[in-house]
Amino acid sequence: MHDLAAHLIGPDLLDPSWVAATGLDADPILLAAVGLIIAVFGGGFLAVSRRRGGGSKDDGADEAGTGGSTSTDLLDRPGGAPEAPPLPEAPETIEIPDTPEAIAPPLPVPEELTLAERFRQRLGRTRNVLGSSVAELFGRGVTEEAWEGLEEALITADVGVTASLEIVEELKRRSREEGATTGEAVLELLKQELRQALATPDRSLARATDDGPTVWLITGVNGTGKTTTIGKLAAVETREGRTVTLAAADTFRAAAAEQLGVWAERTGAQLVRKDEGADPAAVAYEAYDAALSHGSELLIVDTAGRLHNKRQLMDELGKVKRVLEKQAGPLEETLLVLDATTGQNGIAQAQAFLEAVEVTGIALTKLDGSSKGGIVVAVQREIGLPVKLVGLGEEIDDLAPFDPALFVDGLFAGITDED
Ligand SMILES: Nc1nc2c(ncn2[C@@H]2O[C@H](COP(=O)(O)OP(=O)(O)O)[C@@H](O)[C@H]2O)c(=O)[nH]1
Ligand SMILES: [Mg+2]
Repeated sequence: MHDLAAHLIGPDLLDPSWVAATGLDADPILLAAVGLIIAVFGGGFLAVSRRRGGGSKDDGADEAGTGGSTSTDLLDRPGGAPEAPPLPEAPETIEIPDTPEAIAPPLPVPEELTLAERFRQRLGRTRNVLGSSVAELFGRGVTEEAWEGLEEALITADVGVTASLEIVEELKRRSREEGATTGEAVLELLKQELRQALATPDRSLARATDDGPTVWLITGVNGTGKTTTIGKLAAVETREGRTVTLAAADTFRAAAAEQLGVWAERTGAQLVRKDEGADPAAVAYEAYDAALSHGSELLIVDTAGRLHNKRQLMDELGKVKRVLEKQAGPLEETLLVLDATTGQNGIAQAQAFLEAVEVTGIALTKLDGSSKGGIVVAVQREIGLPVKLVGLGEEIDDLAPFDPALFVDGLFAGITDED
C-alpha cells in the first residue's frame, strides 16, 4: 500500500520520515487515501506552478499538448484550488510532421517534353495562323481561291514573297500530276514542300578536332537573344559533361556581363569578363587563355549588337574574330542570332553582320512568341545559311537543334493528324 501511495504521488513527495512522524505508516489504508488526495490536488498545483513559469522551456511545449488541459479541468472543479489568474496565451505551435517531404519539400518536377512535343507546344501561335488558315482554305476544295489564299497565308507567315509564290506554283503542279483533289492531300504536299525547302545537309555545331577548346562566336543585333542562347547552350554542354568558358565580350553595359554571369552560375560555366567599356577583343583574348588553362572544351563568346554602322561593326566584330583566330585557328562556329518576330526586317538587319564576319549558321530565337514560323524558310533561302538552332522560349531548356520534320509537323499539328 505504501508502494501504491508512492506510485500515486511520486516518491519525492512521499518523504518516509514525514510518513513515520504522522503515524500514517501504521495504517496502510489511511496512507493510501492521503496519497490519493495529494496526487489529485498536488498534481493540479504542480500544473499551475509550471504554467506560471516554474517549468522549463521544454515543459512549455508539453503544455500546448494534452497535459495542460487535463490539469485545468481539475482546477475548474467546484471546491478545488483557488482559481488561477488568466494564463498567457500559449505560443501557437505549427505541426511539422517529421517526414523528408516536410523537411525539404520536393522541387517542382521540370516539364519533361520530347523535342517533338516541345515544337508542337511552342509553335502554337504559328500554327494558329498558318495551319488553321490553310486547313480552312482547302476545306472547301482545291480551288483557285484556295491557292491564292495559301499564297497569302505563306506570305503572312513570313515565308517571303518569292518563296511563297514558288511553293504555291510547285504545289499546283504536283497536285495536278499526283491527283491531289482534297484539302488534306494538298496539305500533305505542302508539308513535304516545306520540309524540302528547309533541307540542308548538316546542321550540327562543329567542334575542334584537335585538343584546343572549341570556339563558338555569337553575333547578332542587340535584343535578338544572344546572351540567352549562350546560356541555354552552356546548359546543354555542361549537362553533357563538357567544361565551358563564357566570354562577356559585350562590354557596352555592365549589365550585359552580369546577365552572362547569371547564366554561368546556373550552368557551372567559367565566366571571363572585364569592366564596362573594355575592348571586346581583349576580353575574347583573355577568355581563350582562361579556357586553355581551365581545361575548357568549349569557349562561347558573347558580343555586342548595338553597333551604329557597318564600319564600326566590321571593326569590332572583325577584331574579336581575328584575335581569337590568332590564338585558336579558324573558329568552329560563328553563329548569327536572329529574332523570328522581326520577320523580313530581321533578315535585312542580318546583312550587315554577314558582311562583317563569315557566319556559319543561324540561331533563330523567339519562334514560340511568333505567329510567323515561315521565317525559317525565308532565312534559309535568303541568307543561304542553315538554321542550326531554334529558341522556343525564355527558359534554360527552350533551345532545340533545328529539325525540319519536327518543325513542319509542329506547324500543322492537330490540323492534318490526330495529335
Ligand atoms: N519568348 C522567347 N524569348 C526569348 C528567346 N530568346 C531570348 N528571349 C528573350 O529576349 C530578350 C533579349 O534576350 P538577350 O539574350 O538579352 O538578347 P541579346 O541582347 O541579343 O543578348 C530577353 O528578354 C530574353 O529572355 C526565345 O527563344 N523565346
Ligand atoms: Mg546580350
